[in-house]
Amino acid sequence: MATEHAASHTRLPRHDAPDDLLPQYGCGPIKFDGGSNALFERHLLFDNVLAPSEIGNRERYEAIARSVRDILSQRWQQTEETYNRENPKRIYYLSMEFLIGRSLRNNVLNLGLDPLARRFFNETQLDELAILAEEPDAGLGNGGLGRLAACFLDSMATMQLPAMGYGLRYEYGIFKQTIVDGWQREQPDNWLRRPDPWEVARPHLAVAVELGCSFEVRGGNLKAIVGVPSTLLGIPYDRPVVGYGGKTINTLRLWASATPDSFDFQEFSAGEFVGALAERLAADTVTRVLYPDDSTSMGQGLRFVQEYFLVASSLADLVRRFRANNSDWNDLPDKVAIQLNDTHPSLAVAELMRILLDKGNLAWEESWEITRRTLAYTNHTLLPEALEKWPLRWFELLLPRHLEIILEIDRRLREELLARWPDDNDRAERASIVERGGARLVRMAHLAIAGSHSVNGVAEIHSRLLRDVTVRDLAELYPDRFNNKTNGVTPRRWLLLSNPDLAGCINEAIGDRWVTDMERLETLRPLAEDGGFVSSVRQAKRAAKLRFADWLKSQAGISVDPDTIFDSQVKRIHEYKRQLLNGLRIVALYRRLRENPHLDIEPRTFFFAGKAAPAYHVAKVIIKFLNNLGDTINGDPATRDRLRLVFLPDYCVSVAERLIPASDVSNQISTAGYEASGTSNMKFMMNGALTIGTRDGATIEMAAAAGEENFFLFGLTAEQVATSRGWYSPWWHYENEPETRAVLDLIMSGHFCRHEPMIGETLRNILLAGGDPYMHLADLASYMEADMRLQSLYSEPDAWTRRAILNIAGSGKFSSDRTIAEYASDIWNLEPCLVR
Ligand code: 26Q
Repeated sequence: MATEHAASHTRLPRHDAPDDLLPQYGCGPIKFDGGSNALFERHLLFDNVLAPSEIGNRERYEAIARSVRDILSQRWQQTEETYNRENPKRIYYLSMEFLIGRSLRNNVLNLGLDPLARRFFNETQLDELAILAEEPDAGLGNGGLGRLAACFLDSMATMQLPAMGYGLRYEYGIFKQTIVDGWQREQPDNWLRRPDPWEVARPHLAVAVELGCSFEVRGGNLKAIVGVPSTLLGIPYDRPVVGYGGKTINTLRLWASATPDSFDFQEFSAGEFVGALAERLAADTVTRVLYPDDSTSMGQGLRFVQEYFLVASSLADLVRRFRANNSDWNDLPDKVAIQLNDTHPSLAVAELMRILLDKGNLAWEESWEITRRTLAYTNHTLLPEALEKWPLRWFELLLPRHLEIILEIDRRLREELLARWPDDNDRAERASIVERGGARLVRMAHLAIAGSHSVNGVAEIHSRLLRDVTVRDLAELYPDRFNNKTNGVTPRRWLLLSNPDLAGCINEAIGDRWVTDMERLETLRPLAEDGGFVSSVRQAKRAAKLRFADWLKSQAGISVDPDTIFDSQVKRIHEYKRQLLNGLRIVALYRRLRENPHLDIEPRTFFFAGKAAPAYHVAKVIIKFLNNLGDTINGDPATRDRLRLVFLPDYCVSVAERLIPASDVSNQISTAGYEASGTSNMKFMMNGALTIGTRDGATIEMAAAAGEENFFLFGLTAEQVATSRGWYSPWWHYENEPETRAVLDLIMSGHFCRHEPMIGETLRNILLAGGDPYMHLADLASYMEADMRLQSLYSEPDAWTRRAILNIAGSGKFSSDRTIAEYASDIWNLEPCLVR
């Protein structure tokens, strides 16, 4: 059943570009037939002032991207004009991270320009893949939290919501990872070395950010110059966020820091020109680099200034916009919703209070009411070491007025706690904002909870643990604020764009409306019994595997066999995510094969990818171990035809877009209770991989949606993890489970790390001597058992594909459109605003 739109040969849904996307330009009408593509030719010739012989694919990429930007620019501007005219309530999404990836193909797709692009490449005979590969990934994020922000922007624009993202324009994104001798090495990601065709600098909209002192930056640490207040300039750089269908084009506004031009060198340094220049350098340093997600960088002063810089620039900007269209501060919560992506922008509580008190001259109670009704906070982690706390001393130096405000918020909160639970000083101490005892710290999560009307976690189990365990005292004080918003991912990038084969086969079966209404995938459920559909889904998976294998061969020179099971675990390397548990499983299978060469097991290729925070030593040893393990089993004649392990370097959005569609198996094996949600789990599911995993994060809800019988669940539950903490000992498993013992003995014998005893020693410490805090050994036997079930299902191709279809059919809930619809109705009270 093909739809009327499924005409083009890739069978992608084809919506026509809105008429006014094809505007008239000052130079006369532009023809959009690929043959005389005037826009492209003009950019190619004039933007870089090069002779035709000097033009390469990078210049071609820039010219195409600039042409696409030309095409969308009027619609983009009309979107903002409409919002200004209609003055709807707007949502501002504040995030230190937006993990965007590449934009060209995504923008072309969302604008409905796919047919045009196809014609263009046909006629010009240019190398499409090589040109697309010239675009660097915009890696302005660490992982899940940053990618979630990018998916949310896509959904908000697609749903025609008046939304804007605010973030930082890091000159260096997440580091590039190389693997040298099995070890991770970090290289700077200078993604802006060449001009970025998507961004529009708006220096005339610069804002000033005032700090209580001046500072120099030494190795990420701040050296305060006390008593000399300073000013930073925030320069906005706007990027278009194209909604699917091209109707709404929202803005992602990224701030770059600079020193004000009006800076008074004389007064500051009394003729000290060099000293004044040093100050200028410090200001320019603020948005230089994205901090990697790890607990060692938690205490760095530059990060603190970055967070305030984001908050102050964004609030100044949105308040200016609000004031231009409204006269009464009390209308702010009816016109503005601000969502805080984790505590990273939670200084917004104090900043908004400061604006209302000092600029609006409002009373405390009124200001507090407006602040709370405007702000909402999303929590993404329960790990205590990841909860932000900043030294009070830094507030004294850099943000003295904010400190006054925070101390008053803290005083009132303590008063409220003691009024509600008289004499319970312990509770007041636990729940307060300022942590006393030793150096005083400001608990940013408590500040965010106190100053928001909504506090949400990102999956059911996570929201429950947040409320009942992590911040229980505050949840008892403000029960109505706490809610859940299970994460989602955009089906445009993660299915339609990255998996054309599967998308085409779904379109043929049920039409293309699932692209903006993922619940429609439910209608695939009966087709799990349709032989024709089952075989076309299997073919689509095979095509994706072949495409990935070709790419891997050409990129890295690595050959993989598409007839093996592609079994993947891709995510940041962290102990709680338990890449090591996966490693133990592989060692166990390797041992079984060596013991019994005739063992009937499904040939398999294991894929790992992910970065370790540069200062996270244990995570780096895990990467080293996995690489060594790969070297051993890939080189062992007894196993190399049936087990292979590939560690893909430099995991990023673009690698995910290729690997996920090609995977048969998705590993989601965190210690239950630790993964807030996970989002790659959802991408695998909608691409027809089967999940082997623990009952953690959103995986629990995914299994419920697909039917638990279509999942390979194993391991302790979060409750079991919590209650066995006190008495758990990995030694019990070592002593009582022969395979567990044999696996560990083999690792500790140095079999995989012959001349590197330190590796085995570290693993022994993690898994045995150190008490195995993430309980790898507790779950190994049950992981192996689930793995056996998985293998036996794979040996029946039709049964396997049927389950894959039931997974795809159940994945509709995990569209970020559903998540955003819930935020809009439950938290933001926000309606769409149609552009003309
Ligand atoms: C904090 C302070 C200083 C330096 C860095 C940081 C920092 C940066 C990034 C702390 C945490 C992060 C990122 C966290 C993250 O990605 N969390 C993931 O969020 C996803 C989206 O909700 C969830 O699906 C994952 O479960 C969660 O781990």
